[in-house]
Amino acid sequence: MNEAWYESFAPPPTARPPRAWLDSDAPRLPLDGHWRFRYAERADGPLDFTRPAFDDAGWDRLPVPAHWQLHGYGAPAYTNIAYPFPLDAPRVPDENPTGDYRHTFRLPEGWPGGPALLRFAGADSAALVWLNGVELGRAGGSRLTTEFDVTDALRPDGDNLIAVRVVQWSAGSYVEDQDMWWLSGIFRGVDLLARPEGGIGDVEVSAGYDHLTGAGTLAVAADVPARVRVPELGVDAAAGETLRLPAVEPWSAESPRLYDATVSTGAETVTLRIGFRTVRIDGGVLTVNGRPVLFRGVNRHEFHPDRGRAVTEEDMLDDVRLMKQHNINAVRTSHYPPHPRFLELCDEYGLYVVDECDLETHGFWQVGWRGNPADDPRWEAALVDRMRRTVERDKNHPSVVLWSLGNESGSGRNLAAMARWARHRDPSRPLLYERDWTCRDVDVYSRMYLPVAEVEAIGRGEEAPLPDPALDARRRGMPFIHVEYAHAMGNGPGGLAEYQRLYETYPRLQGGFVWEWIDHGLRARTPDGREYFAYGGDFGEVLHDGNFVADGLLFPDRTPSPGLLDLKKVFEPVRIAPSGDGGLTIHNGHIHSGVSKLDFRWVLEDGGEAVARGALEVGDVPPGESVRVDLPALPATAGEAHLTVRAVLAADEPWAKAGHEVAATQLPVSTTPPLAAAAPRPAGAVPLPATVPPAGGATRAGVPTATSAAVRRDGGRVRLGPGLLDERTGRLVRLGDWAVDGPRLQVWRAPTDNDRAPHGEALEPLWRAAGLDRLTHRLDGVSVTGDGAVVRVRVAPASSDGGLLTTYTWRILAGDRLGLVVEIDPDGRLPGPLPMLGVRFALPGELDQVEWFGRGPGEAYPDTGLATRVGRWFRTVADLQTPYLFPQENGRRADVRWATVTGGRGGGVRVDGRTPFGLTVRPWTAEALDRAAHPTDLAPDGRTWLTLDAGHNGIGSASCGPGVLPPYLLAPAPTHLELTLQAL
Ligand code: IPT
Repeated sequence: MNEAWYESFAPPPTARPPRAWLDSDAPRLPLDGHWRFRYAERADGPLDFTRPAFDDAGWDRLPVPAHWQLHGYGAPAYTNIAYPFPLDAPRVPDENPTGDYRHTFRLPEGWPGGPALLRFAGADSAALVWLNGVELGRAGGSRLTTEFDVTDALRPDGDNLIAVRVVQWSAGSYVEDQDMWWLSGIFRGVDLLARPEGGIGDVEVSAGYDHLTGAGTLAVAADVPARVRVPELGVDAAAGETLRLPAVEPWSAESPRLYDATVSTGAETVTLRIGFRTVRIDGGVLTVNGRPVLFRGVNRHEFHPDRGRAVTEEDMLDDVRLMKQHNINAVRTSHYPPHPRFLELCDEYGLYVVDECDLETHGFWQVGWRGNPADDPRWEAALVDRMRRTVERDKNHPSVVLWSLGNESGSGRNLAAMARWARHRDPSRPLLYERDWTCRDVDVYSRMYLPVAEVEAIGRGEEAPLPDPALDARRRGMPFIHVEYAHAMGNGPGGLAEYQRLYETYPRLQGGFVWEWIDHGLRARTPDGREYFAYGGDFGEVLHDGNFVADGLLFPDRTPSPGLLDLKKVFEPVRIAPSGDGGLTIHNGHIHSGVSKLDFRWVLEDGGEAVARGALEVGDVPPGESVRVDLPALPATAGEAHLTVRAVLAADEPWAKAGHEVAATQLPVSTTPPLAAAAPRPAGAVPLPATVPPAGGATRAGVPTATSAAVRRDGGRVRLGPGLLDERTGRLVRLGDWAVDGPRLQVWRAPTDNDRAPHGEALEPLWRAAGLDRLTHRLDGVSVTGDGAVVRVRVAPASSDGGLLTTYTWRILAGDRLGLVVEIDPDGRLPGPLPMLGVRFALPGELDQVEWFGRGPGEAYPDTGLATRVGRWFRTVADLQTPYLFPQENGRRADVRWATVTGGRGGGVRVDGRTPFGLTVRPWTAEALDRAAHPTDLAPDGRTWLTLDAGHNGIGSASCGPGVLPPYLLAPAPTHLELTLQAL
């Protein structure tokens, strides 16, 4: 065997023992900047570059921190589970992209002599480091800190030369198979740290809170004699003492109270921010400060579309603020410890953290888990070392409430060893690891992507038993955390509300973490310079998992997706609902705080226009309790009216301005008292009448139907009042002055990621096999009636005897309007569910603006759009499109009462529904959307495609997990759509 330095099972042998990431007054010299850089395809190039005298004048420059693949060297590659190299640990391929780095620095004026450390916060995947030609050793564990003692190698005067060789593939790559881009290099900062004699090596803070007495317990231990001071609490004590503080304010995600503290020796002062909080599992329930906690969480990878995992402080702050703004209270650091600054921000802004070790061996699943590092004794030391470095670095953060051993690494004895180590080192935090369902090594039962019914069974304590009765009994006594659920890939996820209802119902269910926070799309450009976000395969990878890397609640540029808006609604910590007796119930779902930071405001809208507004006196509501308040006195309304009650921040918070909406509910008020909530109802679920109402009489707006003279056959065309029907196609070719083409039955939708379902039950192949993407239309006849026409069309795919009989019944109405009744009847066998059922019209492309009265402003499908409200909305056609990284069905507006599509020079088309309809307006067809691989493949085709639907199939979350729940399935059944069309 000819193993290289990076092909070792052992942890980095010369690294210093891990310790907390401390904020110290000892001098620190950040070495970040533009380093000299040389790229190679192999790792066995000469090492002469490590000598200070080496001439690197011909080398390039690369920023540190950064990934070299994002600066033109090699290429990013994406695989989810598969290893992009043969499984033969600890060996890696000869083709091993390698970066050699050189950086010269001088010690600043006043730098003290004496001990010093060189610290790498993250280098992917293994580095060999020299200072002034002296080999310091190997750094490994890409997302873990490595420190080297450089006391002897450092030159007090003159130039110091750091030389580093970083390899893309190392033994460590076998335990770093996280679902993300393979990106290499020194991607977190490098620092030189002066370590004064008599300074503080490590500090460990234990700060508990007794919720019964309000007292705090504080023990700050240091590795040297030191003084601990917490001025606000009058603490001035020796390190190592345990202090009981009669009254402290506790830390929680809701009220992240921190106390500034110092730990000092004569030589060094370390600054800490202490949060008092106690995490405990009590009677099978996970508590923070004595109260059951509910995680409204997300899984967060570190990501930026230009920087990859080399995120800046501003990127981290953006994440934290956006999370807080969207009612998220918890983060799982999937699947590695984040940059340490992120945890400081979580302490400060208030987010519970499940801190996960840098461990994943998922690709061993593909070989039946043979050789899984989680169970191979040769890996034990390395895995325990990873856990140790996670816990030691992050142990002082109040935000960290659970440790996770890692992700998707099967089961095995090394996980047990990691758990033993962590439990012994830090008994104050429970342990979690999802993949070993026996839970033998952990304290919390966690699973991923379970169907609603299974989560409910766990909530009731009725899950299927484990074969081992002792383990089963132990697990049955554990709290449950849904550590990944609701896969936010593309359009969706659907069905968020169903999970949340369970989490809020069963004490054992303590919430979960949506997968995942942000799409990992890398910013790229087409040859002609148009920007898009690249995913797997876009860099020529032989093996890749396509757009499965784009499954976040944020688009790569951190624009919230419709899914994040839905999640915010579902995560509302305050619920406003009709009380059943004409008033409102305000429920405070906070665990530790009241609602005094919120103002309650209402607005009354009549036909979508605000007609009255005011404030609602709610008073404070203790955590977990509800109050009833009277509705405000409302003025009379003429049309369809809605009352919207919003809870907004009364004053600025560090993460949002006063007026930021935290929760809201909309109630219809012109309909039937007592009030029924409108907002939580999934959009699109409005029942449509099963039969056609009798013709004639009054239309919805009360306009009597016109009589007939306006129906005329004329050379292959039928004049229908304002419309002109082509007898050859059965479609309208003019409406008023507008050239139109439609209606045409629309059943196909560009499959969503959830329809395609790479890790779930896929509908797309069934739909394609049934030919729903290639339906043919056959006109069966046009008959002219006294005041209109009836058009019959059979719509069916080749090589099938199933189809849809479609009848379009036209009537001329007063006021130059046309009534259209569409009846769709399944004829023979059709697959169920169908993608959608509706009709579409081509309109002139100059009609590029849409106004509607219905749900908005965002898109909504039967099981999404929870954040939408009924109102009058306006968008350009361009702005109606949601730019999912992989083009797919998007942009539908639900429960639309009427809509206009108009153009810049005035005029357009108006559609009214007898009952609410779904509205989609695009500058391209569903078929073009289906063909595109990136949004840049789509170009407006010169027409505006108006689709009016009677229903869509739900969205679900089958891209990784369960599909659409039964109430949201679109079964093939007689369907009816009744519209009025008018040229403006
Ligand atoms: C699960 C992984 O834990 C996570 O890293 C990510 O890959 C997610 O799914 C899907 O995006 S594993 C899944 C294949 C069950």
